Amino acid sequence: MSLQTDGAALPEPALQALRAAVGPSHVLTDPDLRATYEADWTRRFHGVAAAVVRPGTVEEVAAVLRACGEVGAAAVPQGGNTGLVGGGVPRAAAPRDERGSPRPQVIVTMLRLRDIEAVDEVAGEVTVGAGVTLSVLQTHVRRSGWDFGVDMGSRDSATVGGMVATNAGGVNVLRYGGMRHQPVGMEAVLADGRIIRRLPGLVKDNTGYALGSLLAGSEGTLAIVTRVRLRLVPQLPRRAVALMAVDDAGQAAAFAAQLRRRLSTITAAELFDDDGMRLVLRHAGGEPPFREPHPRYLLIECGAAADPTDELVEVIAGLPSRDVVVASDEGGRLRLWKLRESHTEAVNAAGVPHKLDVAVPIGRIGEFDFAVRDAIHRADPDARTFVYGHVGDGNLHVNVLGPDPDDEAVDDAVLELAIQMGGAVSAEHGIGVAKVRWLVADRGESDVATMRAIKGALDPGDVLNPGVLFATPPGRD
Ligand code: 2HG
Ligand code: ZN
Repeated sequence: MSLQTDGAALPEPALQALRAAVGPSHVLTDPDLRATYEADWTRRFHGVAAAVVRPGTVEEVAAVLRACGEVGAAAVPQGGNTGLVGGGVPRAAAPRDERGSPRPQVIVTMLRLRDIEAVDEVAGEVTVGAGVTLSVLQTHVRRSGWDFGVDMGSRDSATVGGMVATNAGGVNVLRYGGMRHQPVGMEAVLADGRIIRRLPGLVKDNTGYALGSLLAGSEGTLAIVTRVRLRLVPQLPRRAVALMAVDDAGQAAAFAAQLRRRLSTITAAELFDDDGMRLVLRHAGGEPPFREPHPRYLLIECGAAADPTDELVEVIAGLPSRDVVVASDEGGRLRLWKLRESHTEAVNAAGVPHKLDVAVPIGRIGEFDFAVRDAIHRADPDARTFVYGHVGDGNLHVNVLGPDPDDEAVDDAVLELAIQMGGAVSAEHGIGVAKVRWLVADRGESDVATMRAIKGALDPGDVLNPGVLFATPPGRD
């Protein structure tokens, strides 16, 4: 007997091999049990898996990949399933083998790899399993007086392994860099089941290729990350947040630049617009922070050992904003942060969004913010647009509601504009399946040929996440 999905079947011996690898109770084939793993959070990306497997150790991950490789199945690695570009769920159209037949897709969820070691107090490092969520990591390291340098709204679900694989960004990149900059060691399983491991936690380690760095941002196409040793940062117990009302995104970027230059304690510089804020208030409740609506808002956070409020107030007083509110108490700070962090949820509640996570040269943010609304309107006059993001990093999240999930006209308009203006089609969410068509336009032929050569060398059978990053397997152009 074999389990039939939408044309892609797993032969019984392969199912048996998977059950032998992880234990029968960790191979889910029932459609009801598979369902939450098969669709992404936005509902825009989904596909049918032949099975969901839940390995609990690195050796089990290796056995799963060997079993997939033997029958030509595609392994789709998944962390907290918070990705926004369709890279962590099965492909809607199953990948094809050389004869053109659909290949079975196996979701490999990493949620059981939850080991978390004691903080190395001397080094300021910690080693954790790929399935540990960001909020569990934060709670763990804060108990020792340390903190972790990456933070983001999906902290309760996003996992360390997924964050490394996608090179997650978040709200503190201007202070600590993105996820790529945090690991000091990594363990991962290659497509053929070999394990690569470099976990001694050496801050300086210049012996050969930095394989962990290669895996950061590889979106599950080169290996499955199973364990990571992470650098930690000092805890900043005193915080202050300012919300500035500004004329436009260009002014927000200019203010953010001045604040970054003059405030050594700055940790975040975030942007949103008035339509987005109203949507958030309707969805999550709460009062508008200002009496009057304003075109754009710039949220600034500072963190330090001593209260940074005075320093923040002094510097923002010298900037000609339309209005400003400042909060140092926890309740007030969280209320202001909620206005920014609840955007993703509020937009999702209003429809199936098109999410375009672009990078733009910081000096052109104002120009882009105007031009992108215009371009979207031309592509779809009925679309609703919300632009928010990490203005201090030149990263805007253009969210569009209205067009059908499969209609890519607005996606194309936004991504083309980003490239035209010297930006990138992805700043932090990755390429996934959503932006595959745009990879060459953004990176150019030689870069993409180099990436395909690396993929071909590490995963010649295209076992790992086929269809992500590249439309066709390595060697099949
Ligand atoms: C954020 O910055 C996340 O809030 C999600 O990257 C962005 O909702 C989005 O498009
Ligand atoms: Zn973001």
